[in-house]
Amino acid sequence: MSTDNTSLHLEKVVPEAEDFLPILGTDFVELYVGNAKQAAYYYQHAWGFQPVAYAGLETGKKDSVSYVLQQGKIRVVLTSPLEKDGEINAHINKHGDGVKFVALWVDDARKSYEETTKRGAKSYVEPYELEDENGKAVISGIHTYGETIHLFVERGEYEGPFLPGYRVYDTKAKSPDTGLKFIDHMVGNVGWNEMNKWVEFYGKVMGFAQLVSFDDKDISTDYTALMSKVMSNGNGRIKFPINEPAEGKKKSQIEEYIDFYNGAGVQHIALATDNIIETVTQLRDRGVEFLYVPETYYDDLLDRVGEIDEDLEPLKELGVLVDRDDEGYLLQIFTKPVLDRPTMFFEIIQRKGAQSFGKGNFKALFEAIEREQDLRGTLN
Ligand code: TYF
Ligand code: FE
Repeated sequence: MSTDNTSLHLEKVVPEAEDFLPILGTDFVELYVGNAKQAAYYYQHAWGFQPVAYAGLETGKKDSVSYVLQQGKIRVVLTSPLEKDGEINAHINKHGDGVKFVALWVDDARKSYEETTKRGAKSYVEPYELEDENGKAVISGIHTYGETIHLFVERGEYEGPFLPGYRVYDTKAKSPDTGLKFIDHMVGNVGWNEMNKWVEFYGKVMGFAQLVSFDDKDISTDYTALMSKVMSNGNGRIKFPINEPAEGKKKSQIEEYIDFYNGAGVQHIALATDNIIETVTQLRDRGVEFLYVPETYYDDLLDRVGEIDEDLEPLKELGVLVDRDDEGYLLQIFTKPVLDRPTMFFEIIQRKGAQSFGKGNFKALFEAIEREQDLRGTLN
């Protein structure tokens, strides 16, 4: 495996005028979960998300309940069914808890829908208006990999806590935030030989460009084998790496995901902080479990990445990884799966110039993942 520190570059920079799908940012990420009330407790008290909005029986919603939480710009929606059968139950039955909607904030949800569906996107929902006393919003949606959906959310002048139909959600017991600021990237796992199909989807249908590392050899080693390409939108605010499994000596971590998720889906969400030591210390002390790397990782770290601003000792104590490219360096750490199925996990990332994804850490990271797979008996 090549671990040289090359940086990533937009293959073609999409001029703003030609960007047929201008995206302002990630609007929210919605998970379908078995018990939204308890999931909301976990994200509030372990992760430091704050209560924002609620919809459920008390607001006249009969079939499902949703909690909206926020930290920095990161908005998470947790939704559970209130009935038997239906689409949400089917999703949970098949996938376990997982990401259903990756909602993108746009100025024009109708145009976003038109531009993407005319380029081949499969419609999930035609543009529709939502309205309450706080104003109006427009939403539309298209399918992406697996049963995952991209919603386009146009908020206009909407002034409510979240979207029409939601009321303010507050709790007496609050936990302080953990310094998480925004979603840096969200990674999709897709099936065997499907990566290029989805790279093409993001390219042709969504107008994204590939971030190319000029030596992006396939990550197929003694370690967890996979291939990965990164797609980014025109203004670079949205970054979607796509992984597919590859044949290796052991079972690919991507295949393990696909087996347990029963298909393609969101593998990890990378959350940015501007103080990874403080953030990870908080998360760890509140019970979030991280992958650990052997202490030997730190023996020659400074030889590999050069001078860094942080003290080595706390990085080593927490298991934070460091990588450098020609634009700077980054610090990152990965949680264990946050569900009982070995499916979704989180990454905490602090960028100090580097715009790449930690290629120099793949070996140490994949060995750590492999140790966990071994404990689960899913390596063969
Ligand atoms: O997003 C990335 O590319 C990095 C590294 O299964 C990575 O976070 C890549 C594949 C993977 C886990 C992490
Ligand atoms: Fe990542």
